[in-house]
Amino acid sequence: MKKLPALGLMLLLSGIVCLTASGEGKLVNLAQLEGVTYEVSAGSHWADHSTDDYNIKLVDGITDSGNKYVVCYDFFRQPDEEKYVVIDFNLKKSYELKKIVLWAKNHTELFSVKSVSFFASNDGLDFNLIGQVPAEGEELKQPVSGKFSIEQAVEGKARFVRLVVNTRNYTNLEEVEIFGIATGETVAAAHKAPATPVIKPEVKVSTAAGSINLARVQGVSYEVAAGSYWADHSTDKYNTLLTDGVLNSGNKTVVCYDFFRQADEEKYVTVNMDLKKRRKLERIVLHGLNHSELYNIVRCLFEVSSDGIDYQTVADLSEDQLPQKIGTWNVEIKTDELARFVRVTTWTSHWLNLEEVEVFGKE
Ligand SMILES: [Ca+2]
Ligand SMILES: [Ca+2]
Repeated sequence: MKKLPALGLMLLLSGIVCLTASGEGKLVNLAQLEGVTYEVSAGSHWADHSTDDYNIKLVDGITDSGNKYVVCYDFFRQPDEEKYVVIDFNLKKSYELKKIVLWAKNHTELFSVKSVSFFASNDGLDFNLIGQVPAEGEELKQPVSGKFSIEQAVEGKARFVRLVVNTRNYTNLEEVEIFGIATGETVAAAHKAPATPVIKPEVKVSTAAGSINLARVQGVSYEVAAGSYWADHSTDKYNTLLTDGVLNSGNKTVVCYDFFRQADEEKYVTVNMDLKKRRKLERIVLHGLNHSELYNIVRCLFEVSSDGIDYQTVADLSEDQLPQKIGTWNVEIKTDELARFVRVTTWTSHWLNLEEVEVFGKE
């Protein structure tokens, strides 16, 4: 009986010796090692909704960013062969690879990952196909809405790893994990975005036919509010973009909300402008940009106020009085009110993207 513990200890010791002798290597997520970098590119696309400005979000350990997009492209109206996203990793040295995992998240029924091809290279020029998911002729199973992962077991040494992700319309990628044998390297402490400076555009007053755009007068400010929404894709962080004079931001979203799965009465965005003093108003123009057939405006309410508490309706336009098209649109109403506050509320049935609010009047 006394010999058993001794035997156990011997086995344990020999086990430790074996582990040490078989090399210092251990299985780690190489994508998170210090110095490892990646680049993202895509085929021709309708819009790039990615928020991964510093190429760190695919390796930050977060596999579900909630309502936010990470590496996200809209391939609306593009040919099928252009609907892809490429992620190119440079591991900086050659590693024995074991497994690659791609995390994605579908926000609506329009999102998908159709297939993923995995490639490896040692010189960054010649790439070998090392895996493909799903197998030929199969469909990749994934949730209509929610996160999921795609795994590919791999073997062999490589310094460069490439993932080609094919999709149907939208795709949103969250994270890439590249498991392999590391020998002594440490996992990067933290992947953090650099602090970005706050840049406010210079406010200029534009004049037109005796009246000016009061929205662009120095000191005039606005706030944006929305009903309950699925996702906020607004890029107007400093409340300046609706009065910057840019009426068409191209593929960018400005004040943009996705109201997927919300109650109809909650699908609205309100812009409340404070002109800082009472002015004689002449006309108000709301500009928007519909990026796809999912964007629309079904109602637009213009109100003014002198005290910011009691508002009176200037115009309340219904769907048949509003532009319905893909691309830029604007809604203009005339008024002769004397007011300090201007409130514009716009309803949609799905997505809404506002570009600019102009309030013309006398100073
Ligand atoms: Ca991530
Ligand atoms: Ca603008």
